[in-house]
Amino acid sequence: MPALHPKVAEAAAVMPSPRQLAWQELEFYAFAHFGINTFTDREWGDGTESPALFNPDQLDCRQWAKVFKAAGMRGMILTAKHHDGFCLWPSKVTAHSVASSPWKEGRGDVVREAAAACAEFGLKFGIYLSPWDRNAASYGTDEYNDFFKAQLRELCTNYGEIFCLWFDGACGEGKNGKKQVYDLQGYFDLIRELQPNAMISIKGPDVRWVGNEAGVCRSSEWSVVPEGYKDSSFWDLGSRNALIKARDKKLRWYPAEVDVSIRNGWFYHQKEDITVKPLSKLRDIYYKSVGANAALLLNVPPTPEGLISKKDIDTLLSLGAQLRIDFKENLAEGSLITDNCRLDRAHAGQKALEPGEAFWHSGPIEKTKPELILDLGDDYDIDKILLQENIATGQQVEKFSLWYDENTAAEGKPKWKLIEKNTVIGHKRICRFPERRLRRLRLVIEQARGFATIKNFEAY
Ligand code: FUL
Repeated sequence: MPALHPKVAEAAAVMPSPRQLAWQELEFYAFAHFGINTFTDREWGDGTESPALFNPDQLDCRQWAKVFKAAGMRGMILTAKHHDGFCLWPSKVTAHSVASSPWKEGRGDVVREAAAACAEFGLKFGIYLSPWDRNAASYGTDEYNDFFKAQLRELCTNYGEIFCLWFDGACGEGKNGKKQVYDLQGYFDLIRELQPNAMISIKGPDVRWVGNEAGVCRSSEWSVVPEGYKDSSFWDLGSRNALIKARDKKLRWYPAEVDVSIRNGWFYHQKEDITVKPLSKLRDIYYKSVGANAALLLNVPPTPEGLISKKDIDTLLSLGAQLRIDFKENLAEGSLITDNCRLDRAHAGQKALEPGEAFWHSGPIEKTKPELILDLGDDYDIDKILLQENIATGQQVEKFSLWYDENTAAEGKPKWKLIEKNTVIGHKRICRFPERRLRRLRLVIEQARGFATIKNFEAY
């Protein structure tokens, strides 16, 4: 084997931080766009909206959390403040908030109710806080950074554990005609101090935007990417070629998140009830994001009453039920895996079937391509294979192929037929194919960054 290109070797050594590793387990969580726009029927407010409009008279965050949980989601990110500057919590640094609204006579706090509902239903709670604020008088000046940090401090200290602070890139001009210069590093430092486990997403260093809001991934979503790429480009970010071309650019662990709305807009508009995505579409988005090494942030906007609407509930409940059926029975459980690597028995092929931290490690790749052969012990109808690398030791697999044995008998010469050739496995790759009766599967690591690991090999 020729020595690895130094840039590829460098990529092989990039690891996720503990907070990134914990976040990978969430995979699928909700976005709740809710605020003054819910009442003005707009997508973006200009900051002149009267707080008097805000009155979600049936607000029930427990209902949101219950539906999200049933849909298979593991968290919720609430828009505590959108570009219009209206705060869903009684911020001490502005009057432009729920405290000035008729809702609960100004004594309500949506952030508190949402955080409590998440805790009750076992969901992680996250916050979207728009740096762009079209209401704040100081926007466009240095003082705005202090104002924004004061808001961050309130949110990061008064509402328990926050798993994510989500910042988009929106930036506008203040009333003084000046574009705001954000003290991003100052924001990040404050978050690290107050919520050290929280991810800082999109404009931050922990999670990258997939580059569109249509629920579409690249065919290869790499977790290790060079700094300074353009996020809206659909370019290949982390293949061997891309890494080598990146030359002296620093590499970092920066996994992708797909943000998409269940409806046309981000906020609730009754006229968009007909745009609620059907189960088939949502399921497809799930497989193409969660099943392609990205996280899925699905927006479900509450109505002016403060409830998730019936149509959204119906489709989310069917999605949850469908996913439970899809992954009900892992047929690989209790099976046998053999590998062709002789180096390290503590990381033998069988470890890919063990629950917990165990994983298969190929050892240094020499001439032979590492492979795993899974024998289910009997033949079954299968249409999905789920693979996971042990990303705690980084991302190594660059190309793999998956085969099944046409011979389903216990004995006899194998007749390997190709199911799929692909690139990224990363945290999770779900290969879907027309259902087949099969007994043996073979995973070949066609190319990797020096070695390969597999933590999970599942069959459905
Ligand atoms: C964007 C915002 O401008 C949209 O309104 C929405 O909140 C989306 C998730 O982020 O940058």
